[in-house]
Formats: sequence, C-alpha cells, structure tokens
Amino acid sequence: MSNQVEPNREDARNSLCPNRLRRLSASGKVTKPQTVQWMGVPQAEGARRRGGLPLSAVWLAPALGLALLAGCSEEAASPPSSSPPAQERGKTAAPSAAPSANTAPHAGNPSAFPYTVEVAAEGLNVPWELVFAPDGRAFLTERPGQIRVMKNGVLEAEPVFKFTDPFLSRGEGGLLGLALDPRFADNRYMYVYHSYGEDGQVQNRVLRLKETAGGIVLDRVLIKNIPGDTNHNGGRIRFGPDGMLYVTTGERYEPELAQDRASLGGKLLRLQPDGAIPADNPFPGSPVYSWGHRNPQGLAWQPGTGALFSSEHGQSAHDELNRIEPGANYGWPLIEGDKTGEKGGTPLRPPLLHSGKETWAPSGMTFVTRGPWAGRLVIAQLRGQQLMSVRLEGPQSDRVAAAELWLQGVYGRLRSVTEGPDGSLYILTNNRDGRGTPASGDDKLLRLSLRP
Ligand SMILES: [Ca+2]
Repeated sequence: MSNQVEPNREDARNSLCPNRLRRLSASGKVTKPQTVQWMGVPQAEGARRRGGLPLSAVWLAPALGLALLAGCSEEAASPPSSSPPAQERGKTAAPSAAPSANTAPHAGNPSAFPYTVEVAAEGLNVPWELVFAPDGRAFLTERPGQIRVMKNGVLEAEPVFKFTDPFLSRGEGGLLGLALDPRFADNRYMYVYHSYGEDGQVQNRVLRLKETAGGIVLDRVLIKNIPGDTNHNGGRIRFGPDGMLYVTTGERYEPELAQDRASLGGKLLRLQPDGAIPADNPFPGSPVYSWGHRNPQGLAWQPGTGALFSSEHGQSAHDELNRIEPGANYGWPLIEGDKTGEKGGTPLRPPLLHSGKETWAPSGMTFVTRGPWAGRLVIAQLRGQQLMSVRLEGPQSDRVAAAELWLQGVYGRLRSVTEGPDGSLYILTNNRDGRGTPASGDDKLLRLSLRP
C-alpha cells in the first residue's frame, strides 16, 4: 500500500456528518498499517508559490458546498467563504470572549511583517510537528508514520524512525505530536502521539522513545486507549514549564465524551514524563487537566507568566483560543461561541477569542520570544490558510488586544509553527492531508527568518 495521501472523499463526508461517521466506523474495520516509503525530495526553493485563489476572490465564490463544509467539520478544504468582513464580525460578539470591533482578526500590514519567507524543504507528506533539540537538530513528524530529522538547516531524506503495526494512519489520525524531553541532551527521550488499531477500534496513545547509538527505540507506552477515529484525534503534546507532559485529545465525534471526566477524549491531559499521574493534578488519580474540549490541537505557555493557552476546532465554525486553568470545563458541547452556561454550579469557560461564523481550523501555535513579535502568540490555521498573531493584555493575559492575519492563502493549509533557536519561525504546510489542494512541492517546511 502506498503512503501517498489522496484526497479522501470518504473523510470529507464523514466530517460533514457525525452520525454518519459513527455508522461507518461501527463496523470496527481497521485498515492495515501503511507500508511507509520515502516520497519526498527536500530542496530549497526561493520563490513563493500558491495557485490558490486570493481570499478576495473566494469571498465571491458560490459557497453552498463550502457552507456545508463549515457545518460540522474542522479542517475543511477551503478558505473562509461567505463570512462577513472581519470588521463586521465583532458586531455580534459579546464583550467578554468574542472579538470586539477592535480585536476582530484583521489582515496585517505586509510592510510590518518582520520575516522573509523561504522554503526550507518540500515534498513532505502531511508533516504535523517540528521541534528543535538542544544540539540544533530538528525532529519532524509525518502523519503517515515517520520521524525525520533536519541538521544544519537541511532535512535528511531518510527518516530516522518508521512506525509499524499497530500504528494506523487514517483520516486525521496517524503520527501527530512530538515532544523532546526537557532533559533530552542527557536522556535522549522523545515522546510521540499516534493512532493505532486494537481489537477493531481506533485509539490514540503516547509513547516514549529513546534515541540510542543504534537508532530510535521504543521505551514505554505512557498512556493508551485515548479515543480515536477518522476525525477529532487531538494530538498535540508539549512539555510545560513545570516539566510535565501535556496532551490534547479529541472527542472522536462523540461530544458526550468531552463532558465525561472519566473519558480521555475531549480533554487536556497532564502526565509525568514516565506516564505517572502527577499528585497535583486537579482531579486526584486522573490525568485530566481540563475538559469540555472538542478537538484541541495547539498548546503554548506564555513566557514569564507560565499561563497555558490552547487552540481548538469548534463546530459550525466557532474555533477557539482558550486560556487554560486546571480543572476548568471549556464547555463543549454545552456552549460555543458567545454562549454562557454552567455545569454543577460551576461556570463553563468561554474562549478568549473565537472565529464566529468563520472556520480557522487552528492547530499548532507558539509564543514568539525573539524579534519585533516577541510576546505575541502565533497560531497556524488549516482551513483559514493563514498565520494569526495575537497580542494579549491584562494582568492575567486574558484579553486579546489585537489579532492579525498573515500569509493569507499564500501557502495553503498551515499545520504548525515553531520558533527556532535563532528566532526564525518554522511553518509546516498540510495541503496533502486530504482536505487541501496540493501545489508543486507540497507539503513544505517554510522558514521565516527575521529581517536584519
Ligand atoms: Ca469551548
């Protein structure tokens, strides 16, 4: 079986209709693990591409199909369609959580963009995460099941690790997040989140791997039986400043899982590096750190304050940026957008910012620490096909001062953004993930270098 990722119409239909998805997956059929073979030829490419329509043209496009896609999918194929201009979106927004007229995301001024963009590698196959090691190398995951490494700015052609049975790559599932141990230089531990098949079910798990002289080997399974399916697998993992491993999980289109604290689905989890449950987790004996999530895919801690933020795919648009508090309930599926509510006498947490009627499909994100954007939170967006920068304000960093949109439609779907040791931003495109329109050279690793 080839690992070529074709646009998957079955997935597209599934993403439109949760009930249909459940029926389809009720058969419990699990596809065989894919045979992984190297597809890409990383080469530098100086010029920008992108055959996609400019957003201004997309606004005008007949949008019935796009509107349907926006109905209940989160990584739909096309940029926002029939939404009103950004300046108008805030008019329906509540003052607390939604973008006000001043904070509604708007296009940034290109002359103020402090980076120059180059293609650092191309021919990638649905790259999902990129992280830097203390020795300057960068490790990169590709969703069909391989880990690759970049040395001295050049991505090596041969993967350093390939996943096999019971690994599973289907729909949005596969090899997703990767994190390096805070003490990687000493212990060579790395952690991955991936989908797998077991007893006819799709699940997700977190593994600890170890880099040895003979290659990367499995050390242990940290947590398993995280609900999975074709859609809504979550998948971001990152170490917090407290040395704990945080994991985002999706509700696999079973919204009730998000409100079931006994389920691992629709949660942010917090684990010790060996998989043990930290004694100071909000619910004793549980890995659950926060709940009421739909399909969160971004994690970032604000330097200085240590505050945790997460991006989340909403339904019917209403994608979210949340400020995460331990034990808090973020509302899915009880509330979305500007709605408020409570559960058991405790208020549900509204997002800091949501996308209203648009779909961003936000995924990886990070705080910038170098250059003119230091202090900003940057968020890669799939369906939005743009990079959003957010400036936070307030003593608790719980207000959005401004949100600006960059690279709109230029490179297609953006899966993740990572800051490199020199202050460059590294962005992974995802036009081969079954929901995009691949252009020549896709998928790509973009390097955004600070202008001198
Ligand atoms: Ca929410």
